[in-house]
Amino acid sequence: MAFQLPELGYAYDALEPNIDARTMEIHHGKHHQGYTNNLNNALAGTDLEGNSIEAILGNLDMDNKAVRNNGGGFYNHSLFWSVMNPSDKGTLSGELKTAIEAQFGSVDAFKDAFSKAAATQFGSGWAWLCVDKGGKVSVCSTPNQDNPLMPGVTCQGTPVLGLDVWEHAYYLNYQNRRPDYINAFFNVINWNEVARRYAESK
Ligand code: MN3
Repeated sequence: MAFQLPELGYAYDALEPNIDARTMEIHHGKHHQGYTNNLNNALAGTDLEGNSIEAILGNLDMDNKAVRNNGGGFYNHSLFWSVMNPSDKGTLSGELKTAIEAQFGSVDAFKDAFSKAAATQFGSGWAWLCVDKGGKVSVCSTPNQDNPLMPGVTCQGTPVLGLDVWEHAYYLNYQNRRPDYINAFFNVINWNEVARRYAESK
């Protein structure tokens, strides 16, 4: 069964004014669809076909650039859409909030660390909040479509929150103002989904 482009679960204009409809339409319908198609093409007829995306990335030969780039792109964007929600954002609370405060000292300090990781990732990449098996959280960034599931990536763990900082994610609305886009992202985080991923991953 080939991978399918996941539904957003909300309208392209639902995240406005934080993320504009045109960016969402191109990002989901063109970029993510492209990663999905290219991943399926790269897997077709290989031993990897039929595995889950988590298993493929977790055991990845990092020299396999087609699967690294497109499998990462497929997984990363699927996570990204799910951790944003215009209507049911929830609040940062419970055991996830406790874990964040234990690691960073406060929620504001976590936001600063995450924003810094996103702002200082040179060129294209992602910022992540990850969790290890013991429930400890960490913040990091990765280049291109790499992510913390992949072998040898400097930050390891299961990503529970991710922010795309490729220019295609923000350039139409924010041009070179990546920090403004990062700030806006915090307005649309779906904390219920991040907490669900945390509980499932730790
Ligand atoms: Mn993208």
